[in-house]
Amino acid sequence: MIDLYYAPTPNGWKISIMLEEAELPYKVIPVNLGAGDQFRPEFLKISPNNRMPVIVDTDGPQGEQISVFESGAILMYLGEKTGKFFPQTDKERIKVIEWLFWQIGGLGPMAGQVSHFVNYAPNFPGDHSYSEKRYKNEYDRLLGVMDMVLEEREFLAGEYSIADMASFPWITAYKRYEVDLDSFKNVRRWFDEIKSRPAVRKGMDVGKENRNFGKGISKESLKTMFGQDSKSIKKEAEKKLKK
Ligand SMILES: N[C@@H](CCC(=O)N[C@@H](CS)C(=O)NCC(=O)O)C(=O)O
Repeated sequence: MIDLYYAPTPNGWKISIMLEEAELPYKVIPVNLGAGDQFRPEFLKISPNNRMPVIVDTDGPQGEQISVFESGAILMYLGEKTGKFFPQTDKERIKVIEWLFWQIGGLGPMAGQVSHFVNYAPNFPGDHSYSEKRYKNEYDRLLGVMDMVLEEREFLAGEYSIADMASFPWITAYKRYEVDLDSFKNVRRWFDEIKSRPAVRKGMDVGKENRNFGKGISKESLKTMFGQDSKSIKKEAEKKLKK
């Protein structure tokens, strides 16, 4: 059995989608990010970066329990475990790794910053227009890169893989990011195709009752989520320990 520490956000969806696609049994352990569950000392033991998703697999390598944090590492772990959506041959495998790392180091962080400046920065004083434009341009550039490669092949690395599962959730909010997806015709085709997969729809629905992010975020959650630094994290973890 796999325990999935999860909140319904793009990084969480990557893993719920993969678990559904691979038909692995799993139990969701909700992580309430707005309430600061990510600072609980027991959570920090399996996720020292105070971020979800994390999995704990009771049937890990050599039958021993293992925990894995970082969505890219989790996707590779699950791909290796099941032999699904992560090719066995070196040549195909490295293509998937390329696009997975492209998502982890580029598309995800840039889209995450666009989301920050569209949804959350307006709650804080100051002129954020330069930063918002900077990240929107970079997101647009990355969509252009995707569009170019998807001209030549159906999915990012050839066959449908964990690289597509990692990237798809970061396109779902394109309307809120004021992106005209139809101007990236290959991304649009890829997006619609992935969206129509039953396992993707099921994965995206996991925990949907707890979707409380975006523009409607509470003042309390804003305080918990933003302005974190090394000292505040320590303080939060200590507070949770006392509770
Ligand atoms: N690089 C990490 C990023 C994970 C991440 O940023 N998760 C966010 C939600 S999408 C989170 O847990 N945020 C908690 C916080 O900001 O305190 C991964 O790919 O797993």
